[in-house]
Amino acid sequence: MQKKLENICSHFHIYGDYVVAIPCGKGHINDTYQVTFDQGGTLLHYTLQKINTNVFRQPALVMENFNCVTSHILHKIRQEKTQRGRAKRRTLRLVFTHDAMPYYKDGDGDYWRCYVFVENCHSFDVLDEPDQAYKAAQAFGQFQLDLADLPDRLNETIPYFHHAPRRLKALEDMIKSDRFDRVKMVAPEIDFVMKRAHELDKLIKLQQSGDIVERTTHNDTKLNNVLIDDFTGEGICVLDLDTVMPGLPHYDFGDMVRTGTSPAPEDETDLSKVYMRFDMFEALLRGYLDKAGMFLNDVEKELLPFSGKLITMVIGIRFLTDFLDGDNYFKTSRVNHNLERARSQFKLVESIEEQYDDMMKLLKKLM
Ligand code: ADP
Ligand code: GN1
Ligand code: MG
Repeated sequence: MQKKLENICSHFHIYGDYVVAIPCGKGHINDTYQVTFDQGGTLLHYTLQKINTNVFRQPALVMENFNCVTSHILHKIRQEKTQRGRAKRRTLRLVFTHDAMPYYKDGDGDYWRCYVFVENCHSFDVLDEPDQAYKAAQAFGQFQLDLADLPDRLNETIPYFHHAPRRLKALEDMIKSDRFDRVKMVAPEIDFVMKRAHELDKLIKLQQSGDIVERTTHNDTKLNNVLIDDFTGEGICVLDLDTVMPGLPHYDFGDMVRTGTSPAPEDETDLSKVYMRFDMFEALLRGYLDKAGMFLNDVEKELLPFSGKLITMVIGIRFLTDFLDGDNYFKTSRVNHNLERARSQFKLVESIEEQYDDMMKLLKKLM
């Protein structure tokens, strides 16, 4: 494998000698490596990633978005004099191939990309304190703010990605086909979803009526997709830009609530450990509104608590659908992994429902 990775790296504009590549992070989609190069005695790191083309069918379009978004943000940072020294850490920086391409297609037809590894920071699967949540939400809010004046509409890398009614339909189709004979294992989960099915089209309808508007959003704001500075605790760099495309800001805030409020990881099996910590929700809301409050209208703001519930439901539906589909979308590392993930999402939905009135009260106070 090292030989292969060294060979892939040789196609990118990296100076120095290849030392080693090690797998990095816990993403469910791409294969990510931290690669070390020796440049005249100094060891430097890069991120090398194989794009999952089962998920991203048109990787060239993904990379067009990637390049457009990172160039736009870099241009902005360069104009903010105070930020100049930190430019390299606030946005991912692509390393191009010798042919000036943003990706390399290897002999097996796999697509690879390379970018500067951001040093002295980490991403977290579970957050410990409200201040981390506040700063991570600020970073995602800043990301949306940075892209609010993007001149062109981005490519839709996965059409209907967060379209909740379509996600429900996909689950219903999977239940009907039951190719892996697993439906009998998930009756309570199906019941849970069907009881809430009537709420799933709420945002889509408001978008159709023009009450809320499409913006450029990240669409995968899982908290481990933002890097937190080891020294200052600030959310410094937003990662995982494959799904940056037209969307609703609620999809981003909702996924922050899903991944940033529970004290347990996404795949926790002891469901008593899965619940929404209100102080974490408050920190996310304050941090996000700090930045996104500059462009959101009142209708959009009022839907933020609901978005936490909706996105947690939708991701739960996607895990459940993938379980019924024989686990072919999300990476899994144990039997029933997707089912366990779905169960913990639904437990979190219940906890959000229980605290919903207080979430709305807090929002009104902050608006
Ligand atoms: P996936 O789509 O599989 O989630 P990501 O792009 O999120 O892939 O990368 C997976 C993980 O790799 C991240 O959660 C993060 O921990 C780490 N990572 C990715 N890029 C960088 C980078 N430039 N600097 C530091 N860590 C990174
Ligand atoms: C995937 O790539 P990663 O692991 O950050 C998925 C998200 C899900 C998330 C659930 C392109 O995110 O939509 O919310 O898993 N990304 C894609 O953990 O499907
Ligand atoms: Mg990721």
